[in-house]
Amino acid sequence: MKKYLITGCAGFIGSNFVYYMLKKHEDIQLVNLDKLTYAGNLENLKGVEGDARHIFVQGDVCDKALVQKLFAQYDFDCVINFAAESHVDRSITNPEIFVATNVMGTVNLLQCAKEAWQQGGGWAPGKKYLQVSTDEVYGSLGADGFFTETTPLCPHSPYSSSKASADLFVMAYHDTYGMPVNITRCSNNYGPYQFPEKLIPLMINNAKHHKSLPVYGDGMNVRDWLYVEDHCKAIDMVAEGGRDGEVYNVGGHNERPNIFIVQTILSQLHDQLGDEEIGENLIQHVTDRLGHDRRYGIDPAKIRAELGWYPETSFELGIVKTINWYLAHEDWMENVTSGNYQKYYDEMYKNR
Ligand code: NAD
Ligand code: TDX
Repeated sequence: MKKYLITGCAGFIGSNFVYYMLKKHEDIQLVNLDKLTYAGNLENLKGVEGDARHIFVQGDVCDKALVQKLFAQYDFDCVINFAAESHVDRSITNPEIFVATNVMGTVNLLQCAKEAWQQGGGWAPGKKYLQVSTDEVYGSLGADGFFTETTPLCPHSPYSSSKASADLFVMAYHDTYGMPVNITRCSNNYGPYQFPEKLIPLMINNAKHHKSLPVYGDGMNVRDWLYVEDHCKAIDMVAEGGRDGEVYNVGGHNERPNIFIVQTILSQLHDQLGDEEIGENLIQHVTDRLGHDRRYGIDPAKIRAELGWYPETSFELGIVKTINWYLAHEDWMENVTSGNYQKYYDEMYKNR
C-alpha cells in the first residue's frame, strides 16, 4: 500500500485531489496535514468522511516536531505539498505569511523527508517529494509564445516570489543531496470547492446576489484555465512516473481574457436562472492589481510526451459544470463566506 503525506488538502485543489485519488486507487493511504486557515475547510472533505484511507491531521507544515512524528508514524512513500497561502491580492497586503508557509513550510517538509528517507549514503527506494507550484513563477508573457520548463524564473508578486523561492529549495535538495523530487507548475485552476476570493467563484457568487463584479483594469489580462480534475490527474501521473529532478508544466491551452470569463458567467447564469437582473451592467472596472501580470500561457508538451497527460475537460464543458456545482452548493458558499469573509471583501475592494 502506497502511503502519501499530502498537505493543504482541505483547500481547493487538495480536496479535489483527495476525491480523485480515492476514486482512482483502491490501496492507498492519504495523510492530509492542513492548518485550516481561512482557505481550508473540512466541509470540502465531507464526501470522504468514514473512508479509512484518508486521515486528517490539523497542523502547520512549519511544525517540525509534528511533521517528524508523522513520518515516524506512517513511513511515507510520497510527499505532495499543496499547502500554501495562494491568493495574489492577499500577498500584496500581507507578504510575511507567504514566506512563512510557502518558503519555510516547504523547507521544513524537505528537511523532514530527507531525515526520514536518507539511509547510509543513499536514499530509501521508491520515495518521491512533489512540489505543487505555479506558472506564475515565470512572470508575465507578451502577446506571443508560451512558458516552457526552461523559461527563466521571473516572479513579480510576493506570492509568486515565495513559490519561486520554494521551487529553488526543492531543486537544491535534489542537486545537493540527490533527493528524488519533482515540481509541477500549473496554470489557473477552476472547479468545485474554490474559495470565492478567486475570479470564477467570486464572480458567480456576486452575480447570483446582484452584486457588482470587480474587473481589474481593462479586463484584458489573460489566464490559461484548467479544470481542477485534469490538474489532479497530472499530479498523480508525475508522482507515479515523473523523472527525478524534473519540472513539469501543466496547462490547459485554454487562454481567455478575464472579461470573457466574466461575460460567460453572466450569460450562463442569466439563462439558467431566468434572472433579468443578471447582466453586463453588473460589471465594474476597478483599479488594477499592483504589478498585475498581463498574460500566462503554458504549452504542456513535455508532460504530454513523457507521461501521456492531456487536459480532458474543455473550457465550455468545465465552466458549465463549475457554475452548476456552485448553484447546487449554496450551503457550502454560505459556510465559507461566513466569519471574516465580508470584512475581507470590504477591505479588499473599498479603495478600488
Ligand atoms: P487554497 O488556498 O484553496 O488551499 C490552501 C490550503 O493550504 C488550505 O487548506 C489551507 O488551510 C492550507 N494551509 C495554508 N497554510 C498552511 C500551513 N502553514 N500548514 C498547513 N496547511 C496550510 O489553495 P489552492 O488553490 O488549492 O492551491 C493549492 C496549491 O496549488 C498551492 O500550492 C498553490 O500555490 C498551487 N496552485 C494553485 C493554482 C490555482 O489556480 N488555484 C494554480 C497553480 C498552482
Ligand atoms: O475580483 C477579481 N477581479 C479580477 O479582475 C479577482 C479576484 C481577480 N481578477 C483578475 C486578476 C487575474 O488577472 O482575474 C485573474 C485571476 O485572478 P485570481 O483568481 O486571483 O488568480 P491569479 O492571480 O491568476 O492566480 C491564480 O492562479 C495561479 C491562483 O490564485 C494562484 O494560486 C495560482 O498560482
